[in-house]
Amino acid sequence: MEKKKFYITTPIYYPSDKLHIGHTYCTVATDAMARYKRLAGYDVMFLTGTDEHGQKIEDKAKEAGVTPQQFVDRIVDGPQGVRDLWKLMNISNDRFIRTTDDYHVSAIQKIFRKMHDNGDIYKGTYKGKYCKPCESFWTESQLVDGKCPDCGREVQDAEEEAYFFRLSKYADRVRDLLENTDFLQPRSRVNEMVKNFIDPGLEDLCVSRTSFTWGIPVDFDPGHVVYVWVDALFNYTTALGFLNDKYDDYDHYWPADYHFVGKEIVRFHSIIWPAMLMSMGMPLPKHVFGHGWLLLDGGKMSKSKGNVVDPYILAEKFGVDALRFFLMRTFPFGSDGNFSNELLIQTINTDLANDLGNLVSRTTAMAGKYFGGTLPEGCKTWTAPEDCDQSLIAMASGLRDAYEAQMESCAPHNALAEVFKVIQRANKYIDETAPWSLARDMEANGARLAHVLYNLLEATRICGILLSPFMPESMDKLFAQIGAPADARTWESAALWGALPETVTVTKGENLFPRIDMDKAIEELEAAAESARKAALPDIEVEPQLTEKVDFDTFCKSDFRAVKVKACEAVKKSAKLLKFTLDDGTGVDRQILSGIHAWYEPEDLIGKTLIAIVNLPPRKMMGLESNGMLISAVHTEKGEEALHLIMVDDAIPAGAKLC
Ligand code: ME8
Repeated sequence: MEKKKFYITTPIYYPSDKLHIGHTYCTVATDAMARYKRLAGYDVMFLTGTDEHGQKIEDKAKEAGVTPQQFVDRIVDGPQGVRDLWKLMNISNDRFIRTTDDYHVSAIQKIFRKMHDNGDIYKGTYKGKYCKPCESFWTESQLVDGKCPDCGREVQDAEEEAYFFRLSKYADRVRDLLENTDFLQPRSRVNEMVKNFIDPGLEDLCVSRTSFTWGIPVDFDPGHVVYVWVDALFNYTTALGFLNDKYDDYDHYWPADYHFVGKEIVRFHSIIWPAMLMSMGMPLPKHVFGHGWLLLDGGKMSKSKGNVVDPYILAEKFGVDALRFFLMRTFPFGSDGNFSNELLIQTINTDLANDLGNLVSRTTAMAGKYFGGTLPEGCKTWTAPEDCDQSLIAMASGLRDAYEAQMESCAPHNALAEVFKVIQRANKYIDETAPWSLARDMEANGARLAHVLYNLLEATRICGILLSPFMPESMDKLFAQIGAPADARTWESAALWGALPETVTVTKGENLFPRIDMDKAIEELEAAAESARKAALPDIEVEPQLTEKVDFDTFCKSDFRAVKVKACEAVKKSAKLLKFTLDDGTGVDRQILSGIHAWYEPEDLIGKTLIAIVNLPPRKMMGLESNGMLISAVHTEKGEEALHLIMVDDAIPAGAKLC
């Protein structure tokens, strides 16, 4: 029988900066869904990729002194780039599209031409507001307090000749799609879209730009590049081979079953995207799901706010599976959630180390201790099941259906909650049956003990199968420990109590999820974040030069002299100040105080020839008089202030004037 198809996508990411845990959240959710569908027997296509055009990228490349292509290549394919991150996070995408790929570029040109030829794209003049970071055009009425309604940042006036897409023509059909179908989920997002964008009236959308060049050229009108969102949205079809020869499964997989997207890009996916597909006469995706944001201290993570969390650091510290699990278990998928390291560690300790980890390690340890790792024949059945047996078996046998219902409604957090109810039930079962007491009289209770352990292994096996889309590697280890053969790891067997062979051999292996010492881990994370922050800082930074000119006569009024250090000591009660006694060539000692103790020890300076400005008015510091100032060179190095006293050739006599 032909398998049912399932096509799911993540948004394609802007490679304008390194990705953070918020991006990882979206991709892990899509991956868990794709893995679940594969497990359940579907023919899955899972697409992700990068959205590489637009002014933002062009500007960033200029800043970095490289071409836009070099810039995106580094972030996509370079070390710790987008591809590396997905590999690390064990993302099982079947395809990866880059919008700079040739096949995509030429397909977009054909698509643009087709909408132009059918009259849905026309030339006009664009007058309005543009939000550069969001690459979004807005009309005056859409602004919130004069700022971008998506990100709240300043917008710029923009006016240029441009092509427009007749979005207004599709307003009624899009409204109908939103209001009368389950196209957009969760339902609350429908109200947002209708109230904010459809009710006020859909205006035609500006879909080309002439003020920058980093985009797909409109092939019939040089000078225009295709608006980055038109280019980006069609990736979902070009990556399947739509209007190109690179792939040929468009007919097989399109329309998509799900586009998973963050809430701020729901507008593009639920209004503009269907309207353009209608214009092209193409089938519409079945669903768009708008998930919430991971917040940090109540605000969205973003590089520009400097509050991003690095998934590389977290994965290295806690393990990829624990991180994947945490993201899916903790935050209801349609809502925002506050990320914190404490919450992450607490979740790992409670769910993984305590509940799941203990269940596995206690069960395998007892099977080893009491039966040498292999349960005796006959352990599967028990003629007089006790209440606790029945309750555990009923819960575990019904788990797959409960889990499936939650996954089908895009509620992975609830699906995981169902699994953990069974894990907790199984742990309680250990307390209720007290295997260690049964083991005291093996002759009388050995068969009962074997049955109890078999039930525990079975419940663990079923939970393991359903957790595998979330923690694939760890669940393989779990299956190896409980000795589950391949046919007891399948979706079908997750609804089949008793699929584990009776005489299975259990091996107590490594602790799957070691407990984490919260205080120590937080301290280490903070140190790692700090060193990552420092590593990202420029090596050397110097203050920008002053543009204001100083006239020559004024400059000549500053009297710079060579001075020799006769004595130098730290000023009492001051962490910074050094007191210098200097020979300035006048025959009278000069005293200067300088706040440089962080960089120099007094004894190292004695005898050195330095430069001082000597005609500053006297100044008191810590009760001592300072007559002048020593000249140093300052800059920052990895964010730290650095200072070097200007020391000159000792052959220069004290008092020599600098000019
Ligand atoms: O929007 N929490 O790319 P992008 C949750 N190129 N999700 C977050 C997040 C956070 N803190 N921060 C970002 C784009 N995301 C377009 C997509 S699709 C045709 C083009 C999510 O790199 C965000 O909501 O800015 C979005 O879904 C995804 O990361 C990519 O964001």
